[in-house]
Amino acid sequence: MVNLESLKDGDPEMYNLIVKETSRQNSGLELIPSENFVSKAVLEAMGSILTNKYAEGYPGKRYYGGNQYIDLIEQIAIDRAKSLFGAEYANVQPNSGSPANMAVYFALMEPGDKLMGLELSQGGHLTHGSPVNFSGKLYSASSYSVDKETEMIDMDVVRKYAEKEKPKILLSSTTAYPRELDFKEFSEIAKDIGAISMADIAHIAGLVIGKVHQDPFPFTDIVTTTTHKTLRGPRSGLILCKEEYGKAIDKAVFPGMQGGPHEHIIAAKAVCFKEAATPEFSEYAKQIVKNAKKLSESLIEHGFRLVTGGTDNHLILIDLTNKGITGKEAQNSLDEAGITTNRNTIPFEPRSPFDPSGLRLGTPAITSRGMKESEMEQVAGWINRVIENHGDSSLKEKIREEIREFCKEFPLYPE
Ligand code: DSN
Repeated sequence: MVNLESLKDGDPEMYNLIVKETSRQNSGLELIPSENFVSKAVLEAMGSILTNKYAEGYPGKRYYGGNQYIDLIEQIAIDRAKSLFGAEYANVQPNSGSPANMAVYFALMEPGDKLMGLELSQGGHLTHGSPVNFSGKLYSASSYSVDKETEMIDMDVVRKYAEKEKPKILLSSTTAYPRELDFKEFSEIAKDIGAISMADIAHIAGLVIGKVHQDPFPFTDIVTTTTHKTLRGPRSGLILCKEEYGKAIDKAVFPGMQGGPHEHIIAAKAVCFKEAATPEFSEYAKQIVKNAKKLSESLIEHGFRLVTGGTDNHLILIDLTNKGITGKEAQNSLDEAGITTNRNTIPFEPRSPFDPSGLRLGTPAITSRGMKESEMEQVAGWINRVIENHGDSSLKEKIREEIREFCKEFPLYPE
């Protein structure tokens, strides 16, 4: 952890809450698939004095003085991002995933242009054209669905629908889909209909780097990602693209949308890119998938129905219908036992998104703590006991204690 001594004196109320949250993270099982634990080096860069600096513009072209070191920092982040992902161009300024996607749309579409992505309730994202999001309000969005039987994306269906709808941007991107995406095929469809291919790889960026998921490059025109999920960096965003789109994207980020870039976070992203380029990170990415596969097998043995029947990546989507519990009830019960998950819609969801039938789990964070396949059997066992006995408060308290003890073997920020 970064040193909190000054905070302890200056703002004890905030200090105490941070200490409590640290303890919560340390003593529970973090299974939200979009969360992770960053290294101390990443934390230190985020907590650095770089937050003091205004640097509107780009390296060598700033609107403020005093940016000689900031320029070097941002250029290192750009160079590392390009090299890590094998991209021709990188913009490291987006503050998170949604602004990264927004910048791409602003750069390449006019209001009213058509955008096509996976339907939100089937595993897409708000920024992929949902009617409640700017992407569905400003642009004409049409969504493809997964197959009703397999619950997977059928590329023949995507092709037919794309040929009919002719979107300007065709997205290959998911947030709750446990299978691989065929980026090559998506890009070929986009090329055939004259669309720009775009992959938002926020969930799987670390798996792509670890070569346990297909790579969107060299096929895809534009790739966006967050940096805090499987990539294990600071909470932020990144745009990678072919050279020809670079200038328009830079302009859309600044001055189009954002003001001063968060250079402390950009430095932390650079640290994360360096960490992700190591053989240890590739091993980590492989272990995420091994753990997810083992966790899904164990859950199936306990009688859980998994959407698509299993997983190829870091994520598992449980359909709880046969267990007689809703996603919200399951999430709350597991919370009481120290297991953090999030409720989620399943394909063709019969319930409401606020209390859906599904539960979304993932292994990136527990893999960062050093857990392996044998621990996944224990984790599945705890999930099963909680779900099967969700009305039993004393059992949940007992499991809470078991998990607290278990987590001590996998310390997080020990000091
Ligand atoms: N909110 C993220 C997730 O949890 O998947 C997507 O942006």
